[in-house]
Amino acid sequence: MSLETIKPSPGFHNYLPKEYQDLIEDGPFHQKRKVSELGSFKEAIEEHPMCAGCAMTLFIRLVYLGLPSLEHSVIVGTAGCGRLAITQGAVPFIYGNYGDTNCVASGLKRGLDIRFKDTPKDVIVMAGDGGLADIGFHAVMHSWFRKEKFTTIMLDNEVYGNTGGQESGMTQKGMVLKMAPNGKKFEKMDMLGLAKTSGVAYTARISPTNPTKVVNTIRKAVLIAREVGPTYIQAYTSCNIEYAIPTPKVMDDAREVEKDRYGYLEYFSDEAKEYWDKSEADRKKARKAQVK
Ligand SMILES: Cc1ncc(C[n+]2csc(CCOP(=O)(O)OP(=O)(O)O)c2C)c(N)n1
Ligand code: SF4
Repeated sequence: MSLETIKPSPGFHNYLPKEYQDLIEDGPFHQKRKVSELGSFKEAIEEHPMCAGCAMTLFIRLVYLGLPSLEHSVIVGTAGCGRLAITQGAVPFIYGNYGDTNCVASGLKRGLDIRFKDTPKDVIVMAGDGGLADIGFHAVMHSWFRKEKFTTIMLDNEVYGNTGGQESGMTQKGMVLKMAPNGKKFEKMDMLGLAKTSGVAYTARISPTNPTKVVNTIRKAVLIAREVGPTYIQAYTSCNIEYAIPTPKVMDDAREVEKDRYGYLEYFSDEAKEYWDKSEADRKKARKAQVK
């Protein structure tokens, strides 16, 4: 979506809901916004029907802030808690059937590249661990094997949250859940390892404890996908309902899990590293030139 697309003709302006007017006048489309500015401008996503205190909603909010080109992005999602929020955002959303997200994103990205040769269009898949590691596993893997140029973001709450607590491939071994009463018998899947061996250009593991880091990581992943190849972000986004985390303790849990087994990890392929180092150096040079 571009600002030009959402701008109403002047005659209609005053009759639009205030929310819409704010998005046009004080939204994130005009300029890059920082984490420190959150709460002082109209965000691409604000209202959603997810549970109070859900860490996934905080992470999703930060994803919108990190997208390098909000007006030229399309998000692909599917069934699961996250889409309840993502569908409310001011960025086009496509609902892939559960399991199909990375097939939909592959076709979409290729089509956009043909249609808009001179404007980079970013496609981002954002879905749960069940949607990506279990039912969508084959589609995710093949999009990586084919080196499709889009970002896959896993909202890893280590459970099927939206359907009431079944174990997923990303649930930890031994975990007892409402609908896994005997405890999970298998290890958590190593999706980061699989991404690396499948030739993914950039992967990151992250928790929502440091908002600026989340924003920068999203931006990096999307820019590398645009130029080099597939990127994958795996984010710990706890489910306070299925894991019975008291709402005020959600961030304490995120910090503890981060320290224990979900610390920040980054991997670049050689090509991605070369591209990223060069583009960082170019940006530095451009900033210096601006100051002079
Ligand atoms: C093909 C198909 N199978 C099953 C479902 C039912 N379903 C909807 S949401 C969901 C679980 C979502 O879990 P996850 O992807 O981990 O996301 P979360 O809700 O935990 O964020 C399931 C199994 C479906 N919609 N489509
Ligand atoms: S069920 Fe869990 S993941 Fe879903 S919105 Fe509620 S707290 Fe978040």
